[in-house]
Amino acid sequence: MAQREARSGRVFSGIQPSGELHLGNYLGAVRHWVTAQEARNAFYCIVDLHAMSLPWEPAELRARTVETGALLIACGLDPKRSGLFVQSQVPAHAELSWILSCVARMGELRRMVQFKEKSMGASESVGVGLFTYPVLQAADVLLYRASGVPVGEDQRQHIELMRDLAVRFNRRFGDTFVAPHAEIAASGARIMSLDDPTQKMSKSVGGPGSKVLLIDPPEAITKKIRSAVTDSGRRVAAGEGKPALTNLITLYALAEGSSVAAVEERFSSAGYGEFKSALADLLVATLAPIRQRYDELISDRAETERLLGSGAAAAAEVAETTMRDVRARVGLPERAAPS
Ligand code: AQP
Repeated sequence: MAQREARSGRVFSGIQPSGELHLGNYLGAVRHWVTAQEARNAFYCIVDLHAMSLPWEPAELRARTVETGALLIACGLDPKRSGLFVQSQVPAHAELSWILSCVARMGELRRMVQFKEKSMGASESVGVGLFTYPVLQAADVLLYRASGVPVGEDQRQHIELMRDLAVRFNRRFGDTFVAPHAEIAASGARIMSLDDPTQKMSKSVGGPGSKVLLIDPPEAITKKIRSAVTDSGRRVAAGEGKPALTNLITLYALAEGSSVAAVEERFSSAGYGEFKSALADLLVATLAPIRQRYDELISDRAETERLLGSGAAAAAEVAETTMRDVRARVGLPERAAPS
């Protein structure tokens, strides 16, 4: 059965409502989700339980969860085509996470780079959830027997871990899970911060000047791009030793749907100022329809909540089918069907 699902090419991916979505989330992940929903059976999840792995404000988390749903729909996700739901509304995620945490090893979780980065050397005082985060993430994907996980480069190591857990579980208890693989785009998989191109653009790390938010108004986008750091020199050229320009040129190429070489060629006789103005205009035009659609959707939060609720009901059915198998294999009692 696992082989059959692998061939079906189901995809699963998630996003944390831990802050406002930025260009890195869009170019590295969400735009690929939109493409994938056309031809594949796709499940996309707003992972609110993951957002609790760093300190959070309850009211903010609740509001951002709905806002993230509205923004994903504004980006082009269609709840009629793909499953779009909130993680905590499908309790099987937490249940499978516990079972997998009894299969995962301390040593492999200790090697996770994201834990090292986010705990910033204070690993004794951060919450246990930050450490076990990749196990919950493995549960998210394995529950849906997805074979592909479209993500940015930062998630590669976590996807490798979930493969290892799937294979280990299958060996020990019998063929249950599909071992998924990361689907990482050749370009845009690691968009860097605008004020420090050695760091990735991030929701929770870096000040407002480090990222373009998908719902930034035009003036804010223009200001952020004008203030973005550049490299020494004068030529608009990407490459070794030019991390800032490589990032800005990549943004231009992705927004336009062209290549880094084509952008370099177009701006070969331009200065940084002219290039940045053109980039700001392009990003404003690219993000305008998303922002407009978001404003419409968020004016009726109840409708987004309703769409997410039906997404959760559909996801729960698939998840429960997997959980019935898992419980039987690991020795847990059958559940009575709800009356
Ligand atoms: N800078 C980035 N470039 C390309 N892709 C990125 N992603 C995140 N940052 C970049 C991809 O976006 C998807 C959702 O990310 P997430 O919500 O799981 O959180 P994250 O990967 O930890 O990203 P953030 O924005 O930095 O969030 P916080 O600050 O909350 O941790 C993933 O597919 C990710 O690869």
